[in-house]
Amino acid sequence: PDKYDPNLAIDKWLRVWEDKHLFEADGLVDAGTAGQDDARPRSCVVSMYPYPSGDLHMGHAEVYSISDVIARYLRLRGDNVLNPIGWDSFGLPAENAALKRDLDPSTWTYANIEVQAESFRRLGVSFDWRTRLHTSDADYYRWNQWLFLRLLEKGIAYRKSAPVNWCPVDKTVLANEQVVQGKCERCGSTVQQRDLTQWFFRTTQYAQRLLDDMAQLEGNWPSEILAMQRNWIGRSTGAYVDFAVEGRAEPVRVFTTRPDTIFGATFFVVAADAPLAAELCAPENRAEFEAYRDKVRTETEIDRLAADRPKTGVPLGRHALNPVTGQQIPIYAADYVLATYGTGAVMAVPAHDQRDLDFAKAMGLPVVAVLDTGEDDPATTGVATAGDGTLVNSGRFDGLAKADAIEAVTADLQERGAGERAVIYRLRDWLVSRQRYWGTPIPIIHCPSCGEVPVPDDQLPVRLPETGYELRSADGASPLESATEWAAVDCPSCGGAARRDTDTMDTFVDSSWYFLRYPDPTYTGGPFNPEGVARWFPVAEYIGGKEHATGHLMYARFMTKVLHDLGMVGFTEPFAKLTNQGQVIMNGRSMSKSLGNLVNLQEQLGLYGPDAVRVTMLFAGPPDEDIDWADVSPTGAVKWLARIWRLAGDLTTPDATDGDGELRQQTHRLVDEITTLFETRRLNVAVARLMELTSLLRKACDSGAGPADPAVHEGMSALLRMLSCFAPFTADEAWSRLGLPSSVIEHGWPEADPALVFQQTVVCAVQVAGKVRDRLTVATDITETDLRDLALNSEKIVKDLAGRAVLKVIVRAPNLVNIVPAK
Ligand code: ANZ
Ligand code: ZN
Repeated sequence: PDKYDPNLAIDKWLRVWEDKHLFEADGLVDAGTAGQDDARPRSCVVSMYPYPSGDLHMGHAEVYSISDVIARYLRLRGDNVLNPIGWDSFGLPAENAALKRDLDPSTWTYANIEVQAESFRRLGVSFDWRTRLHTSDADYYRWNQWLFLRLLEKGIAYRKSAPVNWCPVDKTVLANEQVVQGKCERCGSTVQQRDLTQWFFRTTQYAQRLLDDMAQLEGNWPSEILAMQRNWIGRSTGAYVDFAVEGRAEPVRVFTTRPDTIFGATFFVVAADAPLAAELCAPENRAEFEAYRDKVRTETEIDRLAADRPKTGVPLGRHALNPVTGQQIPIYAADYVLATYGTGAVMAVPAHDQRDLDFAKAMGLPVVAVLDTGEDDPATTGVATAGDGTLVNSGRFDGLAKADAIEAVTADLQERGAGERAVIYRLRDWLVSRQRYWGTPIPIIHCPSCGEVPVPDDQLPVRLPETGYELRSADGASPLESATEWAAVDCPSCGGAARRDTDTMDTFVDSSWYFLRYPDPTYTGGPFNPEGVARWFPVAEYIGGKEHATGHLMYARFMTKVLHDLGMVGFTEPFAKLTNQGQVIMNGRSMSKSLGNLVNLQEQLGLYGPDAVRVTMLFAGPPDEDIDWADVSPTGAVKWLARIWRLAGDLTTPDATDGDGELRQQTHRLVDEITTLFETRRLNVAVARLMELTSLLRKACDSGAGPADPAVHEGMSALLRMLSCFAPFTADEAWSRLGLPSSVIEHGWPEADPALVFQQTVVCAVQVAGKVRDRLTVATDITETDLRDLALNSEKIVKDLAGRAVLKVIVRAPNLVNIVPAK
């Protein structure tokens, strides 16, 4: 019976916590006075919300254990903590699962949410459940639609025909982030390019601010994530240069980072899939061009950009005029130039750009070096020179250093109206249309006479049809195309017959602002309650995986800036601090059904209990590192928790002494260190120190101060309060074994007494006539006089002297006192 059961007390403690409302933030929703007089600092700790793909898995347990430890810590430290939860419940997997099981996506989704919610509870995650939201609820997604319309009014949402990534299996458009090495992130099939009319959000308009505002995040976000975002935004400075083209009124513009090399531009390349290429193509070259273009359209961007790929292309049968040399240079269409970057056309300088050089070699085009870098001639080596040097073969610019030449040539072009300084970004506008059912319907009506008409605000939400649609329609048409009754509406503007837009929004739209709705998830006056947002945001700490670096985290930063510009939020960055968690892997590989290395969370919980699973996740390494479950086992954690539980049972009523001084010091030093470890989120080391404290207390109980010593009780109280972050059930169970009033969570974080932490002591030997007769624990900075008095008054020394006179006392503070008595 006196055996620790890792699953015994779960229901009991869940009930206690819930009855006491321990995890509810004060003044969450009430826009009146509630929480206003709460003097505690407010902290909003948010973990990226889950996708309800089934029950919770090991990865979920990892991320929510980390965020829960942080939330519990801040709460114990005295913050008014909001630890919210919601579900990212729209998305493709629900549709695929529904097709497979012949259900509708909603049934599957909401059933999974219920299962996950109960698993979160039983994992002991301290969510404030009043925040609960689901993005697939109409009263959530109506605000996606409302925001879409505000973005449309601001010119941030717009529609255009564009080549898009197309997954032939999932039959949908994919964002660039969803294409991994040319393959669909979800199903792995090779992605194709297609032209479709799509809705976009103008993220490019915010490119510079997304870069500049990183100054606010420096030091609080992992530098790796900031670097990934900086690369993704990809700022380039240089110039636009206009090239006249024979037989065309308008010049053709290129973007170059190297205007200094313009005298070496010996040919001209247009992206084969850019409309410009088709337009420039001479009639006699058309057949060859079109065949080439059609092939290029099946290639992925990654392949096209690969440096080591043989260069291909076709001549367009036209020439451009180099504005500085006056030479006619041939125009080619090729795949290594991208239609969607810069202007989709380049001036090719083979001597100083490797891809241009490879192309020149393949096509037999001239190579003219215009920058002397001291390296061998690229025409013979086949290696383009990209270093610094001085200009040659460049007319009156000869002799200028590279940097000066960039300035001088740009100024010259600008003066002659043939170019201008330019800054461009690699970032693209955000393609938000999806040809899917399970998402937010785009709130637009297409009218044959009025064009694109926004659905009036008072007609929102545009609800998804629950019946009368086909999930998988022929050849990629949006499933909502098949909902003919739903799609047929009257034009809000002219009243004539019109059709709804049948695309839905990328679910990254949902997740770009969901956290703002947490304080008041049923708010009807707008997407979020402005008072709640002012009270709880920006998010103090956001926890989630690195895989969201250039997706979700970028979109949320973008949307926050848009909301700021709309006057809806008072800040420009949503997440003050970001903590990444690693993945849970098995034998060095990510877990998956197909690899057969899935570890089942419920099974682990059944065997070891939630506390041991949480402790194991946090003890395995720093939060941001991957955990290989093959290398760890919760049995160690179970043993540790059982030791704590037994120790609590072994303590007896505290006696009336001051308690063991040395034990008190050791305890307070550990509390101090563990507090720092929590502050710096070195949670695995914090667990190690708690284990150390456990051993210390066990020893003191068994062979030192004893089970009634107040210092042992003090140490135990500190241990359990700190432990409650990692192992909340065991902490409360042990706390009640000590006979203390529940819940341990209500007793705050232990305070380390600086006097005990910093007081350094040594053991001083006291000799009488050269023989050690006593050992005293004294402060290292004790004065000679104090030490002398202490030694002479020691009980043992007085007894040893037995009334003899003291002739001499030699004091070597703080280590030694030698007393010389009379014979
Ligand atoms: C002439 C030149 C000479 C260039 C030279 C480079 C070196 P980043 O730094 O990535 O911005 N470029 C421009 N648009 C392109 C497109 N749509 N697809 C592929 N390449 C494109 O690169 C800018 C350079 O990449 C531009 O400067 C252009 O080549 C090429 F010695 O112009 B450069
Ligand atoms: Zn109309």
